[in-house]
Amino acid sequence: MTLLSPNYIYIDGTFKENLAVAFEKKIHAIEPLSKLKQQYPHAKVLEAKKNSVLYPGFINTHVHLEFSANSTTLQYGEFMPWLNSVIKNREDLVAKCDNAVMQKACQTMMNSGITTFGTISSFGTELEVCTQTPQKVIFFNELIGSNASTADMLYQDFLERLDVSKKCGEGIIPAIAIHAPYSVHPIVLKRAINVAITEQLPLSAHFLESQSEREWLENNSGAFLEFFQKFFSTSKSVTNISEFIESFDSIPTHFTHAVQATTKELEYLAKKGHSIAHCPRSNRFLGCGRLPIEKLHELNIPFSVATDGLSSNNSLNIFDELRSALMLHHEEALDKLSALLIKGVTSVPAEIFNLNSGKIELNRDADFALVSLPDEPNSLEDIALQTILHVNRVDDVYIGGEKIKM
Ligand code: MCF
Ligand code: FE
Repeated sequence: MTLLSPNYIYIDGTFKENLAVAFEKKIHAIEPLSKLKQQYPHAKVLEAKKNSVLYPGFINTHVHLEFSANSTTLQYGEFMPWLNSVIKNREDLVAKCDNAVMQKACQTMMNSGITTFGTISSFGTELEVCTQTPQKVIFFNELIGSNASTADMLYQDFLERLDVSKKCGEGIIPAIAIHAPYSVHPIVLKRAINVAITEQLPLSAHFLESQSEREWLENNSGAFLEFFQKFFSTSKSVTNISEFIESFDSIPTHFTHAVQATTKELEYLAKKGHSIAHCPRSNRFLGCGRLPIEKLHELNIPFSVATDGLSSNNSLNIFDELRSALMLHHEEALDKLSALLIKGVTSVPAEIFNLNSGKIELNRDADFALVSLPDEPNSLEDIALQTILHVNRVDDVYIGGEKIKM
């Protein structure tokens, strides 16, 4: 048994003082340290630094590890030039992205306290690294292919990758990612969704990320028209927005981005129990706009805060992401926004994916991110904001009760 005693503990959305946590693989007790010492006289006692805050390990629901070799190659600013640059450089980037590059990406996440991440896997090349990292991984095998003549072959390849990821054991949760409405043929889309339903696998999909995506799905026009004519010799989208959303009616899905969704579409997502992965920097860098999180709050749509991959970001540090979110949503009250953002990397993703982490409470996995503030916070209510503003790197990370060497 280990007793960990920080200055503050993040419990149920608030910060508590004068408490410590007793844990092995799971959390056994949360009480004042003196009481825990009596209860567990032989336990190892760890007193954390001054101004320390214990959070549940952070959960990053959406990253693309396979694109971790990108720094300056891809074109940022607008979605379509970005996508064209992905097509042009994908092979080189993926070839450059060896295990060492991906391990470094996992390490960056770990240094910022991320103990669980969801990676969108296009090729399966990051699976080995994911099995080796101490972090827990939701391994989203990506289905892509809008062309009817090749969709079947791509679907078979997807099934094979999914199968491999099912055999990895405990640290890897096999899952399915639908790339996007414009890039997945409705026939294979329905098959993949059925697999997710029957096998109860987590499901996610990029959705209404850019204005161009909307124009294409609604009117077969805009920047996607040229793209599809050039690469796929077609001028017509394989689906439309309502057909796509309705395909997910019977399985709560984690939709990534949804920046361009209308209020009506958001209401529909709410009604069907879906959730959203909010990637503020990715949206900014690809010129996609701002997700109106105030509307999500109103409609009770759960949202996680995620980094996306280095394909559309400049770091995988979750504190960088949270700081950017603070600036992007500039009309929100800072205290409420900070609280919401911290929930978006802890309890909310845990609930969305039914993970036994993301909260410091009895019987939860002992996954922790221990941070320290540079000075004493003015009030308990300020701690979420001050953490987001001042922390770049955690002091310690625990996963399943084990302290991770960093
Ligand atoms: O989330 C960002 C932007 N939206 C869509 N796709 C990707 C993102 N980062 C990487 N991708 C991948 C995606 O998984 O890029 C490819 C897909 O494999 C684009 S389609 C050729
Ligand atoms: Fe993405």
